[in-house]
Amino acid sequence: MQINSIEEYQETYKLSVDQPEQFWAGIADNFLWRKKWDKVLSWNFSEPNIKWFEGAKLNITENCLDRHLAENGDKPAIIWEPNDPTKDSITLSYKILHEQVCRFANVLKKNGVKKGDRVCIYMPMVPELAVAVLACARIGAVHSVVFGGFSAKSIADRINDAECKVVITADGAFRGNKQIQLKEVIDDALIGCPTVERVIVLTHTRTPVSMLKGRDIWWEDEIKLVDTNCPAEEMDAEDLLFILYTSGSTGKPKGVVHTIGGYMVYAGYTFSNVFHYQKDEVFFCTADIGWITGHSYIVYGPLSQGATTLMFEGIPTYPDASRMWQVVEKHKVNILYTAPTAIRSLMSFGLAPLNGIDMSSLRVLGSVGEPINEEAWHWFDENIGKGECPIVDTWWQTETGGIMISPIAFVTPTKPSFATLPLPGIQPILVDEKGVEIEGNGVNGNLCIKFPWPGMLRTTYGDHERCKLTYFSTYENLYFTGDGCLRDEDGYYRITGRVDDVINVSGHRIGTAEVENAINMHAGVVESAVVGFPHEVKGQGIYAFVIFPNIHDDADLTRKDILQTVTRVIGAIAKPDKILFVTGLPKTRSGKIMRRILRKIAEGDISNLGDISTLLDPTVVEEIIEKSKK
Ligand code: 6R9
Repeated sequence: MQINSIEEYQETYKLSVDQPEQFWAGIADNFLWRKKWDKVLSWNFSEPNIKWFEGAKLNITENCLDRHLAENGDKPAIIWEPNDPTKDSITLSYKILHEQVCRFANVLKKNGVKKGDRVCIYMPMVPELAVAVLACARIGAVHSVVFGGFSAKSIADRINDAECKVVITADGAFRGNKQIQLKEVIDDALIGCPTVERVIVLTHTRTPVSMLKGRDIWWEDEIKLVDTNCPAEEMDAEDLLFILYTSGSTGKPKGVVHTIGGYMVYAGYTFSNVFHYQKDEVFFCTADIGWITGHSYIVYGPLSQGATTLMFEGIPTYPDASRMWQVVEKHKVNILYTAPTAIRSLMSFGLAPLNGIDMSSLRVLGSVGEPINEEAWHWFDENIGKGECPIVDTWWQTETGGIMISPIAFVTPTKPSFATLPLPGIQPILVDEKGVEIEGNGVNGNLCIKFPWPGMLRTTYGDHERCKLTYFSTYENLYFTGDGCLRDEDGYYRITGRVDDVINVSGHRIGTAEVENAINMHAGVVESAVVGFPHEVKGQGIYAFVIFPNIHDDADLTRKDILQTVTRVIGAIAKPDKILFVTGLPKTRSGKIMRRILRKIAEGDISNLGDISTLLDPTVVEEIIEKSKK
C-alpha cells in the first residue's frame, strides 16, 4: 500500500476520487478482519451519517498485536524513554505487549468493564498508558484519554459527559523537573462524578496518594490476580473505538467520536505512506498520547503496521536542550515526528546542543499541530535533517483521525511551510464566506472536505446535533475544518490558521470562549474577551482583555489570581500570556464583541483597525490602545 513515485501518487489519487469504494476496499484488504464488509461506504453530510466497512467484524488489537506475533513476536513494539536520562529505557516486544494488554484487559473485565462502557485514562507517558488504551480496545470498551495537563474540573466534565465507569490513572507523572500529582487531581475530579465505580492506579512516581476503600485499587495488585489469556472481543467496524475531547469555538469541549474499522484503516494507511515506514525502523512521535497525534501515530498507526514506536515521557528541554537529539541518537531514530513549537523552542538554544550528537539514523522528519514558519522549517531541514531528510508537514485534526494534506516522504516535492497535496481519498475544496467554491490556483479560502474518508469523526459524543452544527452546517454538504487555506500557483496547500474562535497554542487547540468562561468565573471579573496573538515559540499566545472594576491595590497579584482560576477551571495550558485590564470592550450595537479589533491590538497592529463606526462606543478602543502600549 506504499506509494513510491509522484506518478504513482497521481494515479492513486485519481482512482481514489473516481472510485473511492474500490480504492478504500483495496487498502482495507491489508488489514485483518474476522469478517469482511457488506458495504464499503454509505454516507450523507446533511445528517451527517457516515458508515465505512458496514457489516465487517474485527478487533483492532488483533491488527496491532496478534497478527505480528508469528513473524515479529520478538520485534520491539514500544521503546520507552523515561523523563530522567539516567534511568533505564524499556523495550516491549510485540509478544510482551500482547501479554500485557491481555492481562490488563482481564483486569478491566474483572472490574466490571463491558463492551461499550467508557473508560477515562489520565496517565503519564509510560508504556502502561498504551497498554491501557489497547486493553480497552481488546474488550470493546471505549477509551477517553485526557491529557495530563488538564484540571480536575476539566476531567470531571469529560468523565460526566461520557459517563465513564472506570478511571485509569497513576500516582503521579514526571515532566522535566516537575511532578504532577495525577491521583490527587483525579480525587478532586471524582467528587462530582457519580458514574465512576473504580479507579485503577499505577505506581510510577511513588508519591503518597489517598486510596479510597471500595473504589481505588492498585494496577500492580490487580494484574497478579488475572492471567494473560484474553480473546479479543468481536467488534463491528462502526462500533466506537474512542472519544477524544477537543475545543471548539463554543464554551464546552466536544467529545469527538472515532469508530474502529475506518479509523484503523486510515491511521495505518497514512502512517505507512506519509512517513514511508520501512521494516525495522524506529519511529519517534514526540506528541503525548493525550492528543490525537499520539493516538494515531504513537499507538494505532505504527502498531497496526508492525512498526517500532518510541514513547518519550519527558520534554525536549530536560535536563537540557539537547535531550530530544540525545533520544534520537540513543535509540537510532529513523523517523522523527514533532511540532513546530518544539522546533522553535530548541532553535532558540542555537546549535551548541547539537554538538557531538550523531543523528545520522534519521531518514524522514515530520511536523504537525500548527503552521510551521519558514525559519523553523529551514532550521529543521538544515541542522537536523542535514538537507537529506524529507520534511512532511502534515495537516490534519482530531476530527479527521489521521493525516489529510501532507507530502508523502520521497514522493512529493516539498516546499517550506506548505502541507502540499491531499493524500489519496481526500478531496479538499476552498470556499468563500457564502460557501461558493473558489476554483483554480493562487487562491485563498476556507478549507472544506467534500467527500468522506474512513478516519473522519462520526459524531460528537452524546450530542449528534452539535456535530452537525459545528462541522456540517456552515456550508451545505461539506465538512468544514475551521481552517483558512491558500492554494498556490502549483496547486499546493498552505494552511494559514484557524478562521474560527480557536487559538492554537503550542499546537494545542484552545477555545476563546472556554478561556473567557474561566476568567469570568474569577470573583470581581465583570467581563472578558480573549484573542490569539503571534508568539515566537508557541505559535500563538493567549491575550485576555478583562473588565475588573475594583482592583484594590496590586494589579499584578490580581493577574496572577486570574491565572490561578484559569488553571483550576481548565488547566495550566490555557493560562493567558497577557492580561490587560480595561473598562470596556468594543461591542457592536447588538452587543457582539468585535474580536477583529482586539486581535489587531493584540498583534500590535493598530494602524489599520478597519471600520469602527458600527461600535456602540468607539472611545473604548482608544482606551484599550493606550493601555496596551504600556
Ligand atoms: C493533528 C492536530 C488541529 C488544528 C488544525 C490546524 C492546526 C494541525 C497543521 C496545522 C498548519 C499543519 N494544524 N496541523 N496547521 N499546518 N501541519 O494537530 O489536531 O489538535 O485537533 O488540531 O491544528 O489549525 O485545524 P488538533
